[in-house]
Amino acid sequence: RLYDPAEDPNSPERLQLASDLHQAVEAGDLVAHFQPKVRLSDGRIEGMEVLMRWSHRERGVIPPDEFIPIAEDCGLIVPVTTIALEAAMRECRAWRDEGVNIRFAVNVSARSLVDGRIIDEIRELLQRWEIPGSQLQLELTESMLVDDPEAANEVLQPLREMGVSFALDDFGTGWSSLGQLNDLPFDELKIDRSFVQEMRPGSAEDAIVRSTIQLGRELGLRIVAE
Ligand code: G
Ligand code: MN
Repeated sequence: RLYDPAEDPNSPERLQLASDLHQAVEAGDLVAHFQPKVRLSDGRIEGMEVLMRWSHRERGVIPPDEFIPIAEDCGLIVPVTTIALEAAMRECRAWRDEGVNIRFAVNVSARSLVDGRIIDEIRELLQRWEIPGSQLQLELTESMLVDDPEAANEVLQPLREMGVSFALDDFGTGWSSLGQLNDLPFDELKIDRSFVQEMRPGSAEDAIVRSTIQLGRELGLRIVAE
């Protein structure tokens, strides 16, 4: 097989970003933004999702869809997850001190999960910040759970015993079998925004969203529209 630059995902630009990302992690250039999850019935804020942004010194703000895949490829996803978890804990602590006990959700990539250290890390963080596990939620994507549901469960189970809960993120874009929804300990299902954005009355997306809501309800899950 001959080398074809068109098939090489490592453009010089991407390699430069990977190298910059190492420094950004050290320098604290990754910043957490918080996106509220609003209950539609009364507008109440039920929780916050931590979304990382990279404030690049020359290129400005880089969105997560651009740098998270790089972080996953070059072994930086574990420290990135740590930054997100710490931001969640710090913010959660500040709100608790004001008497507001809402849940904070952190996106966790497959690599962070299978890494295994995340169990002790979360236990230690919850203790240090004196936050009950029930105020931490992890958002996981379908694809990672399909790859190896048993390995995933080995990590999810001890976390669940700490009170941590799990959301199935980007639902509808992966290849998960519906049976898995039952086997894994989710209590929230997040309908991917590609469906939500296009759900005009009568569209296929509208039908998909409706039936997903119904499915989720019957499984006793909370449904979130991304
Ligand atoms: O904020 P925005 O909607 O652009 O975020 C897009 C996606 O980026 C999120 O749904 C999530 O999948 C991913 N993302 C954002 N922050 C993190 C993070 O800290 N860790 C991981 N693994 N993914 C993140
Ligand atoms: Mn998410």
